[in-house]
Amino acid sequence: MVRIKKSICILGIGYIGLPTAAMFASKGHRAIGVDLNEKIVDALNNGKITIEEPGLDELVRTAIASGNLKGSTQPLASDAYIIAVGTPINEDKTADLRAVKAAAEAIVPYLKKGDIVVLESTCPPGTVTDILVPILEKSGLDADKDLFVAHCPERVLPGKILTELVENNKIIGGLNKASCEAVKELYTSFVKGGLILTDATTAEMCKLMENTFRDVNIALANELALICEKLGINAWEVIELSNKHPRVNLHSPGPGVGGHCIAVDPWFIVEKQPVLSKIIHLSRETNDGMPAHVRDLAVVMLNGRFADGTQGIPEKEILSEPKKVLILGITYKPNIDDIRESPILKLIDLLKAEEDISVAVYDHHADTKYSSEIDLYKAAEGASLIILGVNHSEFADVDFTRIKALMKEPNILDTRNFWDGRKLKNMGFNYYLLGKGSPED
Ligand code: SAJ
Repeated sequence: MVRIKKSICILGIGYIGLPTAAMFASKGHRAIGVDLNEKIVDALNNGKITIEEPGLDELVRTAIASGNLKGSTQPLASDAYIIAVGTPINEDKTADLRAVKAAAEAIVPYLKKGDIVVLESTCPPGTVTDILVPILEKSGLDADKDLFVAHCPERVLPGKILTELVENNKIIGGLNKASCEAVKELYTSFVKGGLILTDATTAEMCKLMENTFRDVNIALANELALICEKLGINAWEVIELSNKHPRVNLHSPGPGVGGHCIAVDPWFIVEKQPVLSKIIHLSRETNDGMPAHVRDLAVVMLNGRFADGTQGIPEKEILSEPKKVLILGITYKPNIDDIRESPILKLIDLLKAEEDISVAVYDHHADTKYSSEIDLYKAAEGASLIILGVNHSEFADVDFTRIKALMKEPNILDTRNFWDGRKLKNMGFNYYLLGKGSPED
């Protein structure tokens, strides 16, 4: 079947909008990537990207070269509009929908009968029906009869976006059956996964619950880590062995949850039903409390404890002399450059707030405005503690013999169960693993 090529206007060319636009362009559609940020638009028109994502630079370069993808600071009249702008969180943990509203307002002058409007941005339940539709209807059109409107939540994993855009199932939450069918036809251009039809509000809730499922499970793992530290048990071993049960899938503890999705989306449910969202709320608080726990572990280590088999953290430790801490990895997860909501940024602030602790940061993926050091070994000079914040693959090759000679005190705090603790202990490091009660063996 020959599919009719469409003109598609994608509003917001960030982590989701840009790959989506490039993907449509690669299938022969005419895609316009719209962003208010001129720098991003200029870069795009020069075939360049401003984010790190495997394969994206080549896809974008090819799409620009083909003439099917263009950047613009203004929407253009199109057959379909896809809103993929950010939905940050306000101070009071409610969704900041200003960008969604502005994008919807921006397309109103261009809307005509038969156009498709898709919201990909993650939103609280009810956003399409209560906020998007009334804005679109300022065009004089009836969203239900004249337009095809749907919420199609993005569900791709940063680091694997191009594969997951194609292979993941996609939920299409239409205003009505006709909207579902029209939007399904659009995404059939490149989605090989299932295209599952439902209503807009159910689709909104599905997206939020997927990330909430992760958040609650990570909170459970973090709680287990804290319990194991007190009981002298290795949480990582508990997880590995428990997961051999066919119906158990314990997640991993860590220094907290970052990224713009899992650390944010559960709040959009809490916003709607604060009294009923008990587990969801508590999980957010548990995960948000992890940077402070890592700070506490760091202070204890800097005071020379754990080296002698001491378990647990005393109420308050005060440093006897000024010490330098080096943090390796500050992005929210490994091998990407995204620092949004990274718990390591919070950890840095907490450590800096401690008297007599100086903090050095090394991350070859992150922007230099966050990573103060450009050479890992130089950064380790005079350090009394190295904290592994994020397990970028390159950190597997650290030359610990060299590091040990450079450090003032050989303390290592691994928040990811990434390094070989036994080997490091044999080398003379005082190695501590988050979630492992006994520092021995
Ligand atoms: N994390 C843990 N323990 C774990 C798993 C993750 O501490 O066991 C932490 C990571 O270190 C990271 C954070 O959680 O800081 C989130 O990382 P992630 O890789 O689990 O997820 P994201 O935020 O990169 O992407 C998620 C994905 N959602 C699900 O897997 C349900 C992705 O599919 C979504 O598209 C994306 O959110 C989004 O945009 O909403």
